[in-house]
Amino acid sequence: MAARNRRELTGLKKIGIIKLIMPFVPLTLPELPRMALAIRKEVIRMLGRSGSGHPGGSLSEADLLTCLFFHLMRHDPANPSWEERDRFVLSKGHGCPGVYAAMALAGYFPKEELLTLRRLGSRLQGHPDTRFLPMLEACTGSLGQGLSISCGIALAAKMDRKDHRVYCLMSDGETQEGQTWEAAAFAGFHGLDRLIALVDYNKFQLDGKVADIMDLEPLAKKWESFRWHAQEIDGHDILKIVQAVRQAQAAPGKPHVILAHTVKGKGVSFMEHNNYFHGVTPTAEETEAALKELDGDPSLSKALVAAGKIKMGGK
Ligand SMILES: Cc1ncc(C[n+]2csc(CCOP(=O)(O)OP(=O)(O)O)c2C)c(N)n1
Ligand SMILES: [Mg+2]
Repeated sequence: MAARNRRELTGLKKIGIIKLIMPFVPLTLPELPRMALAIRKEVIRMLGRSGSGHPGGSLSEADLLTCLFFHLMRHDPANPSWEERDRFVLSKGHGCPGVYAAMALAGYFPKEELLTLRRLGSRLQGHPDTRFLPMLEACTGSLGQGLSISCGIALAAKMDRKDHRVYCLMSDGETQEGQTWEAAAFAGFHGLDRLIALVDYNKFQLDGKVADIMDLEPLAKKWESFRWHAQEIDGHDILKIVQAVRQAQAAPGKPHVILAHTVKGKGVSFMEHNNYFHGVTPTAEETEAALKELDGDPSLSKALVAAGKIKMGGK
């Protein structure tokens, strides 16, 4: 069923033979942009309905999530606790709408459930909670903790001589947390080379620009000095993301970080670089405009901007 959904979405026919040898059939590179778009649309629908949550960082991470969940990670939505699965930890827990969308589209749970985001009794809480959704690897939301959790998982795998990888999605403001650097030192010292951290470097945190509040640069050099292999890429370039992760997968001895330069609110013009939408959800009108724009028609978005109806935030 899940595979059928994905194929329908991307216009590809069922590939039964591949399904026999791989539990989860990855999408091909040309199919990925359409999936990223589908994730962004679900994010807008969910947040438009929920009335609370974080659109900006959920949109900036969408291409990274697409590449991980639909092309790079070894996992099986039909068997979420498969022992050999790669582990994914969302350190930037408030970005969970993006992850919930990716998981639903991959077949972990029905797409309709996405619209229950943040409702009382829903499995889809405002931050990832393994009590309700056991296919998540960790409860996150208190920023700065995910890399430490990922280190523990990666060290355990190494001790058990398992070959699965741990992918940790972090955010840039989060990187200011001291705990991040304790974890970085730990992973570097232990040479946790199956740990791949991705930083959604969208330049904004809650209150404004990261560079104004506490600049992170030179970020790649900092990671390298902690004995990490660091790469910097355009975090919206699907090919570059895939190549960077493949390079990380192939290089032994050190943990890997991919600094993915992104745009907060990516895909919806009035949300891009507009930190008002860090933690404010779109109104009904904005939701309609955003969905139209993602479908290729920016006219309503432009009209809202022209009418001065879009609030601005950040700097
Ligand atoms: C330890 C901690 N302090 C504060 C918060 C509240 N908070 C939620 S999101 C956020 C800003 C996050 O900015 P960034 O890390 O850059 O994430 P993104 O831009 O991807 O949304 C803050 C301060 C938190 N979740 N955890
Ligand atoms: Mg940020």
